[in-house]
Amino acid sequence: MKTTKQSATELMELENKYGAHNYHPLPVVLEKGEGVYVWDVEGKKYFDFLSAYSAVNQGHCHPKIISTLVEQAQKLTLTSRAFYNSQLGKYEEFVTHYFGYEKVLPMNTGAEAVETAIKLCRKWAYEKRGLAENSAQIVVCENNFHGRTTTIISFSVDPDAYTNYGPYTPGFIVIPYNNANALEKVLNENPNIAGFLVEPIQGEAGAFVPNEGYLKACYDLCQKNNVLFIADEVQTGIARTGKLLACDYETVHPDILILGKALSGGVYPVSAVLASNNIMEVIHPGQHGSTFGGNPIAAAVAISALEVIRDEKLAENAYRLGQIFREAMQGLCASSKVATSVRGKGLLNALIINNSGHVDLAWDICVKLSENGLLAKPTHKNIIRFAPPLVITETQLMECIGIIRLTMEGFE
Ligand code: IF1
Repeated sequence: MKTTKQSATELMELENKYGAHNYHPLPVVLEKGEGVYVWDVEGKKYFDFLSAYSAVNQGHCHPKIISTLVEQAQKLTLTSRAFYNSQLGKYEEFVTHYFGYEKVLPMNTGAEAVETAIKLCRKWAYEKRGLAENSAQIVVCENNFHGRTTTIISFSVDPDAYTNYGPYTPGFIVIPYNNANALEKVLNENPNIAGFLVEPIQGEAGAFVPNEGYLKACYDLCQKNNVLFIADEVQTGIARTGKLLACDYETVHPDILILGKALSGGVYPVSAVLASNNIMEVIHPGQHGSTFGGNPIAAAVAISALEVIRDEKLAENAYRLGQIFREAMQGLCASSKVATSVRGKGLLNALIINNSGHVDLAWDICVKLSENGLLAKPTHKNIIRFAPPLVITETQLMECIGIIRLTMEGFE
């Protein structure tokens, strides 16, 4: 193995040769991150407008979170849950009060938390509502993204996500997103609905924001039918959309809340499932778990990451700067043949590209954006997601809007 500094080309070749090809990254090799900035191995500086898919809301390598990580890592990293540890109880008290729940089940990745929520919902339905065993159905939405496990892709509608991964897990009903009548219909037709799993804003679908009142209408339908409203806020949570949770826009308090990504500020895999005692108490010792779930590093880091969100008022910043960003993009769309519309909330936004003339136009724009010092990634061919760390300042945002405008001019 070489010890001299390797070039970007050499490093990309290593990933291509020795790594599974489950991604198609932009040709940028990153080496350093700080706040809204990242640097590649040649020292080129970029604004990060992806934020690791909303995992670094607090900015890259936030000093407070990093110092907590380092301090705990030098004391105790992992004990398993065979024993108590000095950080977990403090974190469980902190995070349940922070989001207004009685219990938390700590996991590591977002997909693990979604799987945990599915198991919890099913078990609650059998043991508290008396559904016949193995009869529980969970309603999900078209164009959902909840992770990559076999059960989760079993209810995906994206062929890239599910093709040739069968046989699929049964027990899910897919309905159109942003259509409360579709939920009402399926609830009226099926006595075995245990829960409704939904993203408050569909991130992977390109920051698709449902109509005002959609979440509340679905929440009320769930309450009326004694069905659990399960919010996947892995991407929309932790201040990303301009409120602590995207559900806060409609005063909806999910029966089960799923968090991940920025729960650790991007320094460590930390996810969580929050619920009431009445729901969480159906899981008894030995009925669910994880080697790393609730480890002392995750617990300590998550407290710091949430303190940063609160103390630096990052939700408020995201709310205000998101409005400025969307207004600027709307102005760009008004005079562009390429950019057709912008949508989003807070600093989770997406620019819709007219790629009728060239299917990979969004990709080409992102390559040019990277050359101009801004990193963003297309999703679904014609959508560019713009999601900077929430610590971005107005001055930095205006500079980035300038970079986007300049880049788009080159494609008009
Ligand atoms: C990839 C997408 C985003 C998520 C929601 C659960 C999870 C995710 C709402 C699972 C994860 C990540 C996964 C990552 C890319 C990214 C992504 F493009 F895949 F869809 F953000 F939109 N719920 N999203 O967004 O969390 O297990 O990954 O920790 O798989 O390429 P995870």
